[in-house]
Amino acid sequence: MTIRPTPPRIPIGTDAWPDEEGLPSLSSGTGQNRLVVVSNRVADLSASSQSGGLAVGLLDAIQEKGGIWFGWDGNRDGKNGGPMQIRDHGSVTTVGIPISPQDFTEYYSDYANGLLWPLFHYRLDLVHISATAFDGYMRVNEAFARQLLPLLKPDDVIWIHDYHLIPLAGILRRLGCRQKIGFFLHIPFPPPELLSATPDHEALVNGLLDYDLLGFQTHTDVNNLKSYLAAHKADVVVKGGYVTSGERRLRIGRFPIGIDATDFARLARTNSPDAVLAQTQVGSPALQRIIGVDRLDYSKGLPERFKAFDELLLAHPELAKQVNFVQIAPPTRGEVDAYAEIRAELEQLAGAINGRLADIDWTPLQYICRPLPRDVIAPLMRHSNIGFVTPLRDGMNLVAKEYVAAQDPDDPGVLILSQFAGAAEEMQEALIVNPYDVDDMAKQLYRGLTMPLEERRTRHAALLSHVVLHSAKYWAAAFLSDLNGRD
Ligand code: ADQ
Repeated sequence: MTIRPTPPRIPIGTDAWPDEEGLPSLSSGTGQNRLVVVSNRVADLSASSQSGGLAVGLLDAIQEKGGIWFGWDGNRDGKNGGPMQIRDHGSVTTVGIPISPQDFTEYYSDYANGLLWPLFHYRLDLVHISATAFDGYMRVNEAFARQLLPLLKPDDVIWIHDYHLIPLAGILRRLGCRQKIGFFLHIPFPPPELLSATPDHEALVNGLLDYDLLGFQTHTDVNNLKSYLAAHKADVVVKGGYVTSGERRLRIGRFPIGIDATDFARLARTNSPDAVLAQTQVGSPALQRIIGVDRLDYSKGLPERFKAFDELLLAHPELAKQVNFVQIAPPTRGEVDAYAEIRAELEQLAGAINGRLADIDWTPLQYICRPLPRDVIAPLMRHSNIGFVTPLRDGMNLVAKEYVAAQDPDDPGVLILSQFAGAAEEMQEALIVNPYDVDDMAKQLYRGLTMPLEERRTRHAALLSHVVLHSAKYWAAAFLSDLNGRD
């Protein structure tokens, strides 16, 4: 059995671990200060399944200290600056604000998802540049700031999330906000050569410099921002995790997001394999199963994944009727052209594979384009021999962590993970693949399907202990501790 040596654990945050033996004891460090979370969409706390990493980590932190979750209410036909929807949920208040149809198009579709998303995922070929989109982006950020400001108390700690809201701290500062403001980027931060392809790169980076703490998923992301500053900002000094820009001093750190592994493992055990298979109609228990779970997005490497599965069956005809691949990928962002294109490509590929190979008792590729509840996905992951997670580029990828948490430690499946997922920095005991190399992915699928039990257990044990320790709650506490810890 050959397993790559476990790399030294990479420190989280802006400093090395204070205690190499285990995790430092972190409190969210906000004292009695309220936490104000701002994200593009306000969380729906009445929904029963708030189990994603972001919601778990943040909710725990807000509930502990009390606070506000502020964001767009999700309606596209409101009026910019229109009435806010304020809802109390015990110690947490959610505040949803409307945006207009024009804002939806310019801010959300054209700028955030038409420019920033492809650019930050290294896809210059999909970037659309338009001045009206940037104006819309700034206008909605201004509206967020003006509606948030009256709700703030002097000692609040503000945590802003993701690429939709990069300029928000700068606008809040101009309006007089003096509170500590942190920012976490959930998606990758691109190298300077790519970032400079947008005419707005300076405005975006200047916006980042208005925060007190910048958190990223990986070292690569942190280093990309540092390289940009070295190349484009002669007046900015970067030393270790500190950045000095004029009068301002801020910190930059790596805070890889995690999941609530214990809860996901519990969900994974709830349904028997037979019940899950009956409910989802994904083949018989005798089949070996490969599973992929993604939002339908061009960053997730789905065509290459389908092709690798096809290659596997071509190279190993003996696997006919022995294995199937279940890919769950509900469409998102249908209003952006690139999403319609990837959807059509996948339908064509899936049709070609099944058209060539399917039989009355075997559908090799089950491509499910609707969302399934987490209490179905988790047991389905548990009863799948391979978790196939091969994004072309991903900030972190929580599905990789969920697959590991879902496994039976006595008889675990194998995680196949893209080298370009943020998760690969932490999860080297997976089978790490290049998601562009279809032939190699097919070989790794075969290796995973035939891997001896002892090797599966060894790899899984190392991955599981990491996923359990570096939880969603730990992620939130580490970020807030850093935001509050030092001036
Ligand atoms: P996403 O791009 O949405 O998130 P990911 O981290 O894989 O990607 O998934 C987030 C959550 O959505 C997971 O809990 C997952 O189970 C769920 N999910 C994904 N596909 C699903 C499906 N088909 N049906 C039901 N649930 C599904 C962004 C970044 C990531 C980063 C996260 C968190 O793009 O890189 O890991 O934010 O920071």
